[in-house]
Amino acid sequence: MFATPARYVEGLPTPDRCLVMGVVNVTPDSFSDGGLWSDTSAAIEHGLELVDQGADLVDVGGESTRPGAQRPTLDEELARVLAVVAALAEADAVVTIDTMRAGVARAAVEAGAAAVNDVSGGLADADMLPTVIDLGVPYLAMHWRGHSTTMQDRATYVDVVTEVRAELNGRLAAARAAGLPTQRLALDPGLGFAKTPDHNWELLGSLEAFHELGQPLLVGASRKAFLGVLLADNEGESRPAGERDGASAAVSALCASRGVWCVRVHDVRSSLDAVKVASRWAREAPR
Ligand code: PMM
Repeated sequence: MFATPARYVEGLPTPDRCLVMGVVNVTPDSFSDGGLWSDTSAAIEHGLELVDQGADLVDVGGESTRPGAQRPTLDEELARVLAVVAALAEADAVVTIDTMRAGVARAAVEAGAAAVNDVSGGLADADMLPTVIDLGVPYLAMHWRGHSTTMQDRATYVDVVTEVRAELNGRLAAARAAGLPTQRLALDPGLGFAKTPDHNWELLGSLEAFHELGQPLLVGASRKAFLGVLLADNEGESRPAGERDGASAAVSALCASRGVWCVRVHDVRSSLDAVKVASRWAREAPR
C-alpha cells in the first residue's frame, strides 16, 4: 500500500493543488539567475511579478548554493535579503526566507517572513531549530551533506533513495526532539545538493519512498543542471539554465501528480499552469 501524501503545513496557504513557490535569489552568483535580482529594488520588483503570476510563496535567498560557491558573511546576507523580505511581506506576499543561518532566519521573520527554508535541514547552524521553534513559524528542511565548496565530493551513495530518506528521517527526528510541531515541517530531497544527475532522477522516480516519512514534500528541480544535461544539444552541450523552464514545468506537473506539496521554481507562470493541469486531470476517474 502506498503512503498517503501529506499536503498541509500549518501557517502556509492551502490551495487545493500543489503549491508553487517562486524563487527570488538576491545573489550575484546563483546558477539559474545569478546577478539578475542582486539589487534590492530589482529583487522586490521580481518578487512582486512572481506574486502577480500566482506564486503561493515567494522564497527570498541571499546565499548562492551553486557547487563551489563561497559563503557571504552574515552581514552581507542580511543586507541582501531584509529589505526585500520586508517589502514583499508588506505587499501581502507569503515570504519564505531561504537561509542556513539562525540569525538571518530570525531577522527575516521579524521583517515579515512567514516560514524558514533551510537547505541544510538544521545541520549548518545548531541554533536554527531552537530559533525556528521560538519564532513559531513553519520550517522547510532539505537533505544536505555539506556546504557548496565540498558538496559534490559527497555525492556518493550505494542506494541514493534509501540513504537520502534515512538522512532526512534523521532531520525529522532532530526537529521532533527539539520540540518542533511536525505539522509545521516539510521535507525536501535536495535535488542537486550532493547529487549527480542520475541521483536526481532516481529521487524523482521514488517520491513514494519520501511520502512514507509522513511529512509534506517540497521539490526544487527548476533550471537545475540535470535538466540541462537531459536537454543537451547534438554536440552534447548542456542546455543553458534560462532555457530549462519547459522541462522545469514538466517536472512540476509530474511532482503535482505524485502528491508533492510544493514545487520551488523560477518561472511561476509555466509551473502554475502545469500543476493546474495535473490537478484537474487528477479529478477524472480512470476508465
Ligand atoms: N535549491 C536551491 C536553493 N534553495 N531550497 C529548497 N528547499 N530546495 C531546493 O532544491 C533549493 C533550495 C538552489 O537553486 P537556486 O540557485 O536556483 O535557488
